[in-house]
Amino acid sequence: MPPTSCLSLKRRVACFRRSLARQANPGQARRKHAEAPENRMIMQRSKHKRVRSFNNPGEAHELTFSCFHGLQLLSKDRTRQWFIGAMRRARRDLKLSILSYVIMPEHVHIIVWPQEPDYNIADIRTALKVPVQRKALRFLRSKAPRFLSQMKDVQPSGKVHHRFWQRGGGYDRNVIEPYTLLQMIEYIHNNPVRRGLVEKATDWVWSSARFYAGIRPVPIEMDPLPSLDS
Ligand code: NI
Repeated sequence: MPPTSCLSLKRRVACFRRSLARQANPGQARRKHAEAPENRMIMQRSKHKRVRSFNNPGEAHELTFSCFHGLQLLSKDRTRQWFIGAMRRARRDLKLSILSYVIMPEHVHIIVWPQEPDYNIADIRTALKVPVQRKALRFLRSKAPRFLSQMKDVQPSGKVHHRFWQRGGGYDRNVIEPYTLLQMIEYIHNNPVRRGLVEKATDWVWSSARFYAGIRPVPIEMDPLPSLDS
């Protein structure tokens, strides 16, 4: 097999479907495939800890972060680069695989796959969000202080914060099956198409669509996908 990055996502999905169809019992093919330890990523309900027990383990998470009050704070390349930088540092410092992402004007989706047995998903969220917020607020304070009022969040205590991101953890979905993972990646890539921002997913620079299509350079390279082939 060629390396992941050379193989288009569509082909991987097709490949995966074919391998399912090849199974002796078509009715059970999907289930059997999913049950095979080498073909699945383990999922546990615990958000904090998991135990590695298979050759190809993992609990990937799809995280979604929205900008405060739906503001289009990610519509400038400058801000998008800050998020790319946060992904890079989170990947290195927290030993994450990053499998897919899209930066939309007012939200991001990212699929992370922690490579350490013990991890805290809250730390991952923090590592991705806080540096962007810090840079954005610093930038706005010096360059566009009037804009800051839109990001003002008054807490019940009366304390005033400026927020880049919507408060709270955001959406977090665990990925169980490789097939589901591929579908989620495609879905992520199609965000800008569904929105009408571009015609094809690969026309959007700020997602992993171009990486998987073999287009270079890209803002950030993705890590290898878990093994999908039987
Ligand atoms: Ni979306």
